Amino acid sequence: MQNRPQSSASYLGIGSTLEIEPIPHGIKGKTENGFFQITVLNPHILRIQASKSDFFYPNPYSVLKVDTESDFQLNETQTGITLSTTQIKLEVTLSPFACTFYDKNGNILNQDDPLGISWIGTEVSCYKKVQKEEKFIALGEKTGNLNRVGQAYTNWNTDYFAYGTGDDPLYMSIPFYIGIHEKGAYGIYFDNTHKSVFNFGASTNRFMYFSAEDGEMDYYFIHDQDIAGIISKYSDLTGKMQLPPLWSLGYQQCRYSYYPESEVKTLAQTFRDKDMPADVIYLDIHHMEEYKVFTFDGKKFPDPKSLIQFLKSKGFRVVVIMDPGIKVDEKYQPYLEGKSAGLFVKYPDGDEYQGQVWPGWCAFPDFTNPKTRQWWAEKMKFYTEAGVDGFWTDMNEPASWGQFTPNVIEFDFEGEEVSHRKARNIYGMQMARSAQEGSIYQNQNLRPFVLTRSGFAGIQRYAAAWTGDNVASEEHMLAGVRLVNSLGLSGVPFCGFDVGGFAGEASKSLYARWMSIGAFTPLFRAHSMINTKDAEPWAFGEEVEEISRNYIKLRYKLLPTIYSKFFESSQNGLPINSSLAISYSLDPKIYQTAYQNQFLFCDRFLVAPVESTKEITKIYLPEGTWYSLYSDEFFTGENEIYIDCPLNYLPVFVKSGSIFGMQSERSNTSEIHDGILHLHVYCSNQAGAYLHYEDDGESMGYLKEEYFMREITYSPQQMSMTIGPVEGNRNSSYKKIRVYLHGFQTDVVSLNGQSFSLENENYAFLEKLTEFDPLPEHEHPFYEIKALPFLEIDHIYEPIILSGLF
Ligand code: NBV
Repeated sequence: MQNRPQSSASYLGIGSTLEIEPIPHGIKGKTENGFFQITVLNPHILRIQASKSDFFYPNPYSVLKVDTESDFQLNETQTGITLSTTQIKLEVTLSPFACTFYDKNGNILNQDDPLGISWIGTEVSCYKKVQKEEKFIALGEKTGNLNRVGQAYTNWNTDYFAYGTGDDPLYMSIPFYIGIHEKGAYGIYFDNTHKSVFNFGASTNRFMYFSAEDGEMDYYFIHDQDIAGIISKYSDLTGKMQLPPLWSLGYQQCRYSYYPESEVKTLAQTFRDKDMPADVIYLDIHHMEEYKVFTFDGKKFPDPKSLIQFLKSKGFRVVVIMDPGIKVDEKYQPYLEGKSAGLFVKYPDGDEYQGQVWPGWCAFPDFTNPKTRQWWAEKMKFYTEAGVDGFWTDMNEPASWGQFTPNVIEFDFEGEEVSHRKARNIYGMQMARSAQEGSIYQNQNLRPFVLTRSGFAGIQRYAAAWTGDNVASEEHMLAGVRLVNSLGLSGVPFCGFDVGGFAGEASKSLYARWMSIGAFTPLFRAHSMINTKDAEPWAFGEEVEEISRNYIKLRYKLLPTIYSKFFESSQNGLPINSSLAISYSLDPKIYQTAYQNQFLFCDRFLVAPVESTKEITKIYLPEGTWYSLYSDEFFTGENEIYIDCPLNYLPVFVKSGSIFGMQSERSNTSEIHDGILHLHVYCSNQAGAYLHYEDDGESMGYLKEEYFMREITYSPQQMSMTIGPVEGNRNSSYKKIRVYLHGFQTDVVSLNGQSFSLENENYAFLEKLTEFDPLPEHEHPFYEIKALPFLEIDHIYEPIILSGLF
């Protein structure tokens, strides 16, 4: 029989190693069917690359330039070679080439299946053994359960209107997952922008695998002692969220679309008249003339500058939508400019690619070309001159009618020149990057706010994310919580969902419940679809209005803690909404469907999202002790409990040992508070800490130490609190601290070494934080923190105030 070439339709393993040699930061070699390279980035991160050729493409987008480490050991074994850092030992068997990763104590963390790294045609895969009881979490914006075992997912950024709660793929791809088992945990980031698949045991009981349609095997293996460490290391690799402006943490109101300008003004005024705090109003696509980006519709918005000025005077910022499609119109300046400078996506023969979106036939700026990003950034002057503060990049998958972009079109890809197959997944992130660069370029000293629908690993560096066109249903509300938790596990702390549901119409109760959950979500934005009923917080009747107001107000009161947490997150990459899998990863209960939606907000508040139809719910409190936020009722962890959850009570529990700061009510973030920082301390036999952070909320000054930061700690042994030294060059905006002690059974506490008797009636008394009782028909006031005993220390701390500590 005639020799025939290996069919590209069949399996081709990487094969046995033929050559191997040390390189400055690792090893490289040649196998029967490919080439490999292993690099030590630092003791916690190893990079594994394999290719059919001995050239490795750079992958210029997600991974930041990271230092490589020379401090590792290479040893020969009978079957191969080991490469050890202080944290990881990698054993490479040579025949065939395969990797086993151990922790420093010799426990297997992760191991290749014998099918290992391999190809089927251009498709490249890595098959891994599944460890005993192994759980898989993260993978970014993916529906389904917290534990992804038994599921498979595709990464291919997709515009998916009204997606189902189990549908895949959605708008954003983050090929990063975390494996957790008895012996330890690890993270794997697969740096390949092609359409990829992660299969955690769907239709197979042999292995899990990740594969991509094309490109190389290029993954980073990350190990640390706990899940938080792994996420943080992943964020060292792909970058951190920049500290956003404070106003973007306030309540945001959106609709497709608010117009004309009189409606926008009325909307803003209604928020103020109704005493409903809010910071942001969005202008969706109807603000444009014929949906052309960088235009305002002259009839609907005759004077955008004065409108925005008016809104600012009421404490509102404006965020405008930007869609990538540029209308093909020979009289439209942006089209002419982009065309003549060659900034649009093209067919291989140089013809401009056109697809249909809102404005009709459109050309698409090639955001993978640095020149296009710069051009777009310059064009954004149009908005910043009018006073726009934030930018919303929508439809950037990129979306087009027909939902089937031809693969043949070409993108610059930082000079590499690649097809749609390689560029699609990164396109949205590069548009968000351009929007962020534009905002900074136009407003040098102001922090940008960009909200994006599409993205890829590393998107957190450029934008906040929202989970697209959800639906007004109970299950969508809970699915959104899981999406946000999963994004948080995948390095994207600043994210949210359309509160109230984008498509369809929420019932009164659904809207109220969604609002309360939204108050505990990093991005707190309500949004709804064209041709649906009004969906502002007052549009559902008095009861819902009252509940919405209460939770929005609670959000604003908690801003000192939320903002401090955002600062921490910008430093360590950890989420704002943390799935319980971060701190309680080995507790099997937290993965159960009944409890998998629960999360810790700002590390302290265990939020148990529950359908609005439920009056009572089952909650699992993990290890530790917990206090009800509303009543101070005390619960012992590792327990399932039943809790009443009428519409005005979203179950929230405070972790014992927590400390957090609150402030007086504010109608928006630029309104001055009353100067008192309310510090709440929850008794525990464990020490607790709160890193309190303040700055001007909007400038880049914080990068030059123009901030105020102090750590406040609590030590159970001596019943003492310490307000630590100030860091940074700014004064605090608070003049007094009021401390509330929760659950303490003591008469004496000490603060910075000074003892206070709580019996002294000068400063020990009970107080309600809020006076109002919005729903008198309910037994309990909505929001009452029984601080028992309550310590009022204003006057005691006058000397400290004078010495400028706070
Ligand atoms: O710009 C209109 C909408 C927007 O409101 C929504 O948030 C996006 O996800 N946009 C999608 C375009 C089409 C929606 C059917």
